[in-house]
Amino acid sequence: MVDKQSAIPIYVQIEELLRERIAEGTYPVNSLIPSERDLSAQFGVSRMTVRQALLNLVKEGLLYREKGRGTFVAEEKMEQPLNGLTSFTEDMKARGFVPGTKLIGFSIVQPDAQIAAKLGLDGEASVYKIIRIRYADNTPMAIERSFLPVGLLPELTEEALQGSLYAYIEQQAHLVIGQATQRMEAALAKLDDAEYLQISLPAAVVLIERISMLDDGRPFEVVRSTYRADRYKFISEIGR
Ligand code: 16G
Repeated sequence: MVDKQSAIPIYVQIEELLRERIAEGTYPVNSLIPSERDLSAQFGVSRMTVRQALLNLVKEGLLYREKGRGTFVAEEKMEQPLNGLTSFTEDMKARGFVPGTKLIGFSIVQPDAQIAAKLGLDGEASVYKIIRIRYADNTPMAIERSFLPVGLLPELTEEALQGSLYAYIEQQAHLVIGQATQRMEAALAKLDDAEYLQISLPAAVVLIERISMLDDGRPFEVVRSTYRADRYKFISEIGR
């Protein structure tokens, strides 16, 4: 229980105790945790102290709040490795989730100068502009805005994009995917993205831009993805 003589601040001790209860399943995923009043009585500390501990756990993404309903245990974040050039579909299946896609944009456009340069295209070439919301077991996880040269995939259809784009590229278009460069940055979700992702503002997101190439070095996609920061953790193996 709480040790009031300890050099560790009491709210930090309470955070630890709550973490243990979540890890042990005393408070299961999506369950309502006891109120501030109950917790302060249980731990014999002030409500202010409990509030501080809860706030920190909400910020960390371990708990979430619903207005007028209380504080709940969040699902564990998705651990996304940054080492392999995998597809969303592969990532979800590897973690035991059913991948889903909602195609909300599919058009052929002239790329702006930046996209054209990243795809190594001249002024004339057109690209597909594709916007997809990606789901894990029906929970929206990310939005992908992709640009792909029409010349490389002349037969790409909306139907193919309901499934895996990478599977289409490899199995239908018989191209070989090589490597990619990714850039990640933190941001606040924009209003339209928050709606697609069913999160309330303000919300943190992770933006990733991926430029991917075929094994012969030709770039085949520029993708700008918006990932929910409350659902994702990014992992990389690093050696020395
Ligand atoms: C990932 C990739 C994206 C790729 C997609 C293909 C990032 C940032 N994005 O989401 O570049 O187009 O997978 O997924 O990792 P699919 O084969 O399931 O359509």
